[in-house]
Amino acid sequence: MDWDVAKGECNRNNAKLVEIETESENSWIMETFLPTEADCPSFWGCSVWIGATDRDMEGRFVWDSDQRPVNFTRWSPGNPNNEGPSGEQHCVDLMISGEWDDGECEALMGFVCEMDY
Ligand SMILES: [Ca+2]
Ligand SMILES: [Ca+2]
Repeated sequence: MDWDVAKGECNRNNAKLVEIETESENSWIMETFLPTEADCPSFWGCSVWIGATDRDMEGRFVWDSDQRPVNFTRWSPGNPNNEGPSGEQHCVDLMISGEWDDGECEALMGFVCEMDY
């Protein structure tokens, strides 16, 4: 689903799109929730939305739940590039490589929610 619908699904369950703040958390999310490349129809086909966006100010990525700056990042080479087949890219997805890409918020992907205890 698109980023906003994914966010709504998380919120509806008293959760938020996952916010990744360390390398170990990034690895854990990747290993726990993402399939291996062999299990994906394509490299791009299995990415998941996470809670970062630069919608409000281009190039300034924040965690959506409280707008705090994204400090830890794991961008894939060349990203964020704000360029996609049909426009700008303002929502962040985690790829099966464990690296991040800015994607078009309208793109349909899986997603990972997180819940505070
Ligand atoms: Ca952008
Ligand atoms: Ca991108």
